[in-house]
Amino acid sequence: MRPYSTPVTVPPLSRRSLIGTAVAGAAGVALSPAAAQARQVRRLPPDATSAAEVRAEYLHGWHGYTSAAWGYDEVCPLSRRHHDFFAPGHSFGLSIVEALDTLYLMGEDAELKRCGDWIDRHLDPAQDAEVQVFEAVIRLVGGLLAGHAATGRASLLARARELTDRLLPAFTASPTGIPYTHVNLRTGEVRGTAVPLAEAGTSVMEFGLLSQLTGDDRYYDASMRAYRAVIARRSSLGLVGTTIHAETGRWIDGTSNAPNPPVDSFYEYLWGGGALLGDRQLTSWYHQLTDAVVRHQAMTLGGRLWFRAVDFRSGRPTGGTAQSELGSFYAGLLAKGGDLGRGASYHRTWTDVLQRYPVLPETVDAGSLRALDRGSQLRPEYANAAFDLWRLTGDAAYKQSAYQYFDGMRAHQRVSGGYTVAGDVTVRGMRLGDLTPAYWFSENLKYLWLMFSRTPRFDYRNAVLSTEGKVLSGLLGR
Ligand code: DMJ
Repeated sequence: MRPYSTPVTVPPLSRRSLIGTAVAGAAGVALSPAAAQARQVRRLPPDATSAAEVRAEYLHGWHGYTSAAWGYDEVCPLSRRHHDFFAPGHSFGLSIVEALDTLYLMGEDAELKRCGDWIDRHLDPAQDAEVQVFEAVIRLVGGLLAGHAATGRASLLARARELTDRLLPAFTASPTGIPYTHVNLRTGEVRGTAVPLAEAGTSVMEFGLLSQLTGDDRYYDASMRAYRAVIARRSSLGLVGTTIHAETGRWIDGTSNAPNPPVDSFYEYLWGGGALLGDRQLTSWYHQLTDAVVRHQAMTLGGRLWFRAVDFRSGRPTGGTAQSELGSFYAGLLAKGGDLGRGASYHRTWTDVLQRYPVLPETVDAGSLRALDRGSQLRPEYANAAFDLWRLTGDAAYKQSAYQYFDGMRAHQRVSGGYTVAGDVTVRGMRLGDLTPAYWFSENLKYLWLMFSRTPRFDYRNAVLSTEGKVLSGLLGR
């Protein structure tokens, strides 16, 4: 048993945050500058206090899942029902798989063992279910690989391999190598030829690691073939589009929309794959494509750095100023890729948005910061970027911004059954939804825990995390 291990308890609701009462003035409208200024986060507590708060909230959410939906993919914390993430009637215990390495990092060894035992007994990678390949890779394969690193259980690696073997037809049946979006795990039947770039290029970290661990290159080769097929079709400006046809390789949507979805992690895995696997080709592609994105898409609006969508052939703006919260991860990626100045600047942009809302809305207008999609899916990307920037610089300002993010989430999205999504973050009371997305167990609080706990179980200098926050290398102490 490790020193961090304690039984799972349901902590009482900690005191309400001082910033927690602010909401946007009118529906969908950002707070006025004065009101925004008034919405200052309280002083950052000592690290040990912050770490204890973060851990308590994680365990509150975890208890919500285990008490109402154990063995199912996701918990609905208000109704205390469950949700099948991949296919109706099929469960993969997704939240269990997502939680593995976070439980390890938090010293929850008894819970980690319970999860490993559940996976050994119940996780069936051969279900007659059609799954989205991208999600299965980053959540299940990545989760099992991180769980294998956290526990040393050979069975988790074997499960990751069996699952990947069943996902592989999506890549190998494609004439271009660009994976079909969906595959039936039992029959191998594939479907889905319109492939968003994130789905074409977010597998090399998991598949590359699996190849290294098993000595079987088929996984890494499949990922690289997909990347090559897309990058060979870049324009003379060095840009790529948004959606590509798996069978013909024709661009279906030629808008370069980086770093917004659905292209976001296409770029993230070029850098991450390079770092994890020591693959220079991936790192070189990262720099080539990122240089083009910065050259043709970076813009300053309202004194803030944003990235506009452009036609990938002409570089002409396609119009619109909607920006997705999911893009906020890009601050950390830019910094990791060597552009610390732009990374810090882009994080300031999103910090400005966070000052205007209790929690970040899904989509904002870059000019006015008005919420366009007023919901919140309990997203982790802002905390991910704060963590990356803090790791690179050691600057306490990133702890402050991460804590503010945490404080807002705790004040507004905590319910007795855990944490939940919100339908509208701009109205008082926030109109809550009823779901704890499984990634919440992998990402949001892991980044905060790592910033505040200084756990000896994590290699702060060298660890490499996936887009789903899985620690694919750099777990220590087992
Ligand atoms: C997570 O599943 C991953 O971070 C993915 O890359 C996109 N975003 C979701 C959570 O918002």
